[in-house]
Amino acid sequence: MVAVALTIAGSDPSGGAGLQGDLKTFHAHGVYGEAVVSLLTVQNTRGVLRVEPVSAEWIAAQLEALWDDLPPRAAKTGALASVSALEAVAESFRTRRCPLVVDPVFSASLGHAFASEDVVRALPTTLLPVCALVTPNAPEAERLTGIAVEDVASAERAARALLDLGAQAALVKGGHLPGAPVDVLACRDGTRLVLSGERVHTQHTHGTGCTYAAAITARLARGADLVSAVSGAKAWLSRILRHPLGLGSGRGPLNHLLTADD
Ligand code: PXL
Repeated sequence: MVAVALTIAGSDPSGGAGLQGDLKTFHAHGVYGEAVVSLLTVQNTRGVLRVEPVSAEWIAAQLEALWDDLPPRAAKTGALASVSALEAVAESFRTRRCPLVVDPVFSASLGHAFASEDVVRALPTTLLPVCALVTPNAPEAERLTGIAVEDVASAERAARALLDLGAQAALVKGGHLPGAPVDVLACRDGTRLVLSGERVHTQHTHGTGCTYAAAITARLARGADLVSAVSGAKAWLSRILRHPLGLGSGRGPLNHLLTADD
């Protein structure tokens, strides 16, 4: 049977980030995608103009409708705008065996905040204990742990702190740091992996974080183990960053049309 993956994310009408970018990523991996909408945005490649949260009750009801009909084999979260939304998702996953990848998106790539400070503070007590993997970039890892992430050593300290906060595994991404994008993966079983990548110089980076987490989720849905899901996702991400579509006058999308054939 075809693998099924679910995203719980905000809508980006420009199609590069959020649930639209996630669904395209699932499709590029040959995975059937489902999407629970957590918030609406008005945006294009130049910026986010408006955000309208979807209520926790609506998020919970959307999830409930899927579990006994088309249950996903892996899932991910993107932007969530309230503590009650975090609680609704955590509650829905607590008793399920479905691996959950938590991408702690607190703001859009172009700067608009999706989550207030109380949401940042609630993430460790709600979603981290139910997740298989959390995927912060350096600023997000710093907000969650208080550890300034500046290099591989501090990224590894932050990843270990996220395990202490309840995550089964943490991927601290170095794309926001100068130099080559080096990511650090730490797992509860003691696995430590430093994934080095190549810096792609492009303005078409809209949705990079969402797409990375979605590619990991798609690979988990196909049955990959965590380490190969993360390393395969990173390789595909570099490839689709290297061949942009050239769309939009601002920070354009990645090339989700390039299928992940590995
Ligand atoms: O990439 C973070 C992100 C997540 N979710 C939505 C977004 C963005 C970035 O713009 O628009 C809806």
